[in-house]
Amino acid sequence: MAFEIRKIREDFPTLARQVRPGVPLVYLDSTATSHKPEAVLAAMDGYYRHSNANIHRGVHTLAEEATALYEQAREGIARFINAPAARQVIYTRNTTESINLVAYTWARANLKSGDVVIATEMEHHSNLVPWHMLAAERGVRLEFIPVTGDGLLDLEAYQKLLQLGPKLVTFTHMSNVLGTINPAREIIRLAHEAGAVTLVDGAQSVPHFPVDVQDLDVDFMAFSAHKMVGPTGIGVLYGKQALLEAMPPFLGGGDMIKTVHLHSFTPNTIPYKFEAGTPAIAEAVGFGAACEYLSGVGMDAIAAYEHAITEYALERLEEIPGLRLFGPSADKKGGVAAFTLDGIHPHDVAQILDQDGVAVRAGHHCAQPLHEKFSIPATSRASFYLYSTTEEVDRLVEGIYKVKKYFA
Ligand code: C6P
Repeated sequence: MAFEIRKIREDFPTLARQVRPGVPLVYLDSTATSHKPEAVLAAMDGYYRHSNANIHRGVHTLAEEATALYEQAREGIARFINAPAARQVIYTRNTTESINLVAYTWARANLKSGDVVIATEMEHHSNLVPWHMLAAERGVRLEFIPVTGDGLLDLEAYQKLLQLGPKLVTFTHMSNVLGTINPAREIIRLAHEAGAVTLVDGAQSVPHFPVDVQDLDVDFMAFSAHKMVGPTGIGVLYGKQALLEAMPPFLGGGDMIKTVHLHSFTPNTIPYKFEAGTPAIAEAVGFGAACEYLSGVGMDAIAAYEHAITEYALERLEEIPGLRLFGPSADKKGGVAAFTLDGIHPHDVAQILDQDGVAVRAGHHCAQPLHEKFSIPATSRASFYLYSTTEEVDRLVEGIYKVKKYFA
């Protein structure tokens, strides 16, 4: 392994806690949100203790320091995804807001009744509902790339859908339920050939493996800091410069303007055009530190480590009688294992696992249409990150046997 797991775990204070006396935490819910290393906590604490001020407004020392920290973080995030320029990195609250930003600005400026938007059946609600709302308001037509029984996108069906001449193709880079890593470069290439703009939901990809927006040639990419060892309350919309410049602003207010008169305003340049009001400054600083931390460990090393853990987890889970796993084999997916247990409700599974300190999520994971596709109301889901261990997978498996015994 390219890094020492014990050392990595020492960086994350929460991982050392006990859920109850004598019951250590086994955190297998990083797909929902990740834990934060000391480096991120220290960066945010340092900002508040040392340089707290509003940005882009004052000329005093603290204001200049705060502005520099906020903009340095943007540059770090741009490097992390290989964006051509930091101004193409727009701070938002999270992936959800980034997608809504595209839906409210680019889409409402460019789409009209009858225009086709292609998404997939494995989308998170945050990449479905904004398009439902647009469909209701504008009569935009939604089409979906089907998901196959083994949890992959049906790319032949996609090619057929492209004949409809879509204006937008949007899809999740990695499913938060199936773990499927979609062939983003190929999907984007085909979309561009058909004349469509592309929006990738990178909420589960950017945290887990190297993502290069230039190599993908993606037009828009959305992701959240909290899933990549950074704080809650901040995310990013990356966009190609020409698209961002042509888009109308999103929210109106301070900082997003160049000039304001009683009856008019002129919008600021990018990225500020999309960043109205006092932003999440400490969170931006924390986001920058998170990217630095992940780069320091190495995204290739993280991806390889998670792959090994996932392979091990799938192997061990497959041994359990009555357990049904969802999604493709380990070579086509990231560190997510969603499953059902015959005759036992996923919420009961999660609740009993919690008694042993094992934290998994149960429900439809904000991907209800995907669960409907598989004719199930819910799954239990274990997910892994750079700090997960094979011992934790063993604790999960032991816990599942206990659940089965309890309901036998
Ligand atoms: N999925 C999960 O437990 P926000 O909440 O905006 O940071 O991220 C939304 C989101 C968008 N796309 C995908 C693929 C996601 O997985 C998520 C968040 C969490 O699966 C919380 S529902």
